[in-house]
Amino acid sequence: MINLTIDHKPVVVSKGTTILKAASSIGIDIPTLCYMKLDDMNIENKPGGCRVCVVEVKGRRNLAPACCTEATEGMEINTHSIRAINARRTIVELILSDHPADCLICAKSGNCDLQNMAHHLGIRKIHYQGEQSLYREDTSPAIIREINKCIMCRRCETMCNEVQTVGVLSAVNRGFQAVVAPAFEMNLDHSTCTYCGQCVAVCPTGALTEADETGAVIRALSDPTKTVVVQTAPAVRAALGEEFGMPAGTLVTGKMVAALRRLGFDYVFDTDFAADLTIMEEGTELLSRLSAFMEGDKNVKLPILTSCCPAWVKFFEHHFPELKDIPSTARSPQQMFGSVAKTYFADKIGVKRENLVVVSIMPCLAKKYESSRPEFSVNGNPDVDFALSTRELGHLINLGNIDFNSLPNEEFDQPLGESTGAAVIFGTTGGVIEAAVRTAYEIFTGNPLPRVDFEELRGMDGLRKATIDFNGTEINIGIAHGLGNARKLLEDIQAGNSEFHAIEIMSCPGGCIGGGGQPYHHGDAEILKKRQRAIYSEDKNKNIRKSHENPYITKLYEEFLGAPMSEKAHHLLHTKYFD
Ligand code: HC1
Ligand code: SF4
Repeated sequence: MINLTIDHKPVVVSKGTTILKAASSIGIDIPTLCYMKLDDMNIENKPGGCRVCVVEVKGRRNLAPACCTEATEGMEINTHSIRAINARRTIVELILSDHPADCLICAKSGNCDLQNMAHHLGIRKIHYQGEQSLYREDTSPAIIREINKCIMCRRCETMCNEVQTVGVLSAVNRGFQAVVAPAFEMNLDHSTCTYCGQCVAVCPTGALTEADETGAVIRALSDPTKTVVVQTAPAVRAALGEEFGMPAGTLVTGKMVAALRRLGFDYVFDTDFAADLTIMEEGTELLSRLSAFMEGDKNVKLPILTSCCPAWVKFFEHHFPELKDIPSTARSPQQMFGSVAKTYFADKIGVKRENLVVVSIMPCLAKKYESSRPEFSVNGNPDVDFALSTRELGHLINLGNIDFNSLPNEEFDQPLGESTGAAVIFGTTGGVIEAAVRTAYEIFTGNPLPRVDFEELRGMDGLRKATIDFNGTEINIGIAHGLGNARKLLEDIQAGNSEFHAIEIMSCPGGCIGGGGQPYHHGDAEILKKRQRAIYSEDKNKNIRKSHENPYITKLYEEFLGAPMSEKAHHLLHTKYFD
């Protein structure tokens, strides 16, 4: 063990502990900018690049960056000496000297770590004149890169390379021109970016933000010729409250519905309804593949992989194209909703497809990209017109001068607003497969489930597995969240070593509750766990907790679709993948 003092307080730490962690263990916060720790994943970004965390170590001539200097025996550290504070101020001034000063109109204003740091250090004047690097803006359907604002903290690079193993982002150029960018500085939409948005979630400045569609939604809401329908994803209700100062894990389903109504949406519906529909289609597909397998069909594709996460879909299209027949062909709930809204519902209310606007509220940035995929449109009219993030909805509510905290709880409209507990849990890792098991078990065995909760499928470990007994038939289930974890399961499938019959994959750590469009959570796993608990409590409180018992889903099949995997269902609710 190592004994040292920090700000005159004795501390004992194990060998290899950094000064930053040693200080934090006794409640001393050292300011950081590039440093990032992802709880639960054992991943740290500590390039020691920004030097904001410098501290004074007695007997050393130079200040030491706390994030990457190991504590050693007998060290005497002063974290906030005048010298350390002055150095921090100079460093931040130097960063600001080549940073665009457009805080007034920056998408990250109010949430920018650099802005907060400048404020914290009391910087009122920039004494240096840096060279403003002028990069083009890179726009994609989901993510905007304003590279002038890159401060080379390299957090995005760590997310993309180490957590997601996508490897799109890395440092290029030198000096004032140094930035993090795709290879050859190509645009994101020419790269293999999945639009998972995890780089956006950790970017400390406005260099990476979502493609903001709030203006387009406001225009649709003010157009008297349009009927505007909104759907809300399962994970949004467990996080939106954070945008209004509520503690993480506060469920705001009813207030969210009320706010959307006050914003002027004509119908407030629930993506959860379509999640129940997804289970009907995906569960039927799982059972048909399982039956074929049990009857000895050697060509049957197992394991079946869930397909509702668009970043995950883009990941396997780029990186595992030879596995493209393995995922379920079921479209995601977002897209099933759009398809049903613009056919069945538009017919019901007598509105032409082109006059019906479908807006989704999603925790995810890849949903923006998914809705723009050409296969999800009819004659150029998309099934889902706009996909706003949870953060964008928070902004719209503020713009509409709606006092969110004092709103009453309101109910979704019908018929596309009814959902079961099974649909709600789609919003967290393991939830899609648990929902599928609840339905598949009853259909497969013909018996009621002995229990609804499958605790063995829950949790936050990046890779999980469980065996569920379908009345004597053992079904092996795998779960991965984070694309790096998904890659491991896919490599097993490629090598013919997969033990699973079904696998759920979600791109974002935690599943959709940790999506790239959620309120910023700075890698804090506790926030994700609170959101997860909120999701499971909403499930528990639902009267109906199995997708096949949703009466409006039964009605949809009776009135319109026929049966799961019918020709019409195939046409409207399934898709194909590309290599
Ligand atoms: Fe998700 Fe899904 S759960 S993908 O995470 O299958 O975004 O919340 O809406 O479509 O339902 C996201 C969440 C979401 C879809 C559903
Ligand atoms: Fe990488 Fe995801 Fe960011 Fe794309 S969106 S650059 S895949 S982290």
